[in-house]
Amino acid sequence: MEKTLIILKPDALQRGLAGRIISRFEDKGFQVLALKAMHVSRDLAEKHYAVHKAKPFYPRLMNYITSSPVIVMVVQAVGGIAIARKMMGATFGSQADPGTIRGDFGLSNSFNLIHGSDSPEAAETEIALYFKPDELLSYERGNEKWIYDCSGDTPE
Ligand code: D4T
Repeated sequence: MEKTLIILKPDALQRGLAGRIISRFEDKGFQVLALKAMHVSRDLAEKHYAVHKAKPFYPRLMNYITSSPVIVMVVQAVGGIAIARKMMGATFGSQADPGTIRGDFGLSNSFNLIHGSDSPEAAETEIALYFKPDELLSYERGNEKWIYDCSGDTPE
């Protein structure tokens, strides 16, 4: 099982798309382990996007992510990081394929609705930035055995 950090960015909440985006993860079978609404502080945004500090789009990215509340969640699935990235689509709404979240809901190259961790290392770092360890739930789902074939050693 892989955990990944998903952020529904300010435009997702402002445009009333948060519920539909969360539904896509539920529909796919991801398990939600944590979820909260919050305002991203400048300090947290700088930590999260430190790798982009020198990029020309950095100042606008900082303003965007701190401009209005977000919903952050930790979701889990086998191979969940890559699956979530595929569901999100290409970085720019203008280029994302139909059927993806960015492809279906956005046009902008800056306001791209959603963030998802891009590697296990990034997921671990980002989850720790947004959640305390005791905020992550651990619980059994009643329908797990119909989401995965759990008859072997690992869920398939
Ligand atoms: P995130 O990190 O938000 O999930 O997006 P991606 O992984 O798909 O894209 P990224 O890290 O390359 O970019 C981070 C963030 O910066 C914005 N951005 C990016 C932008 O405003 N202009 C640009 O030219 C690029 C490359 C969008 C996402």
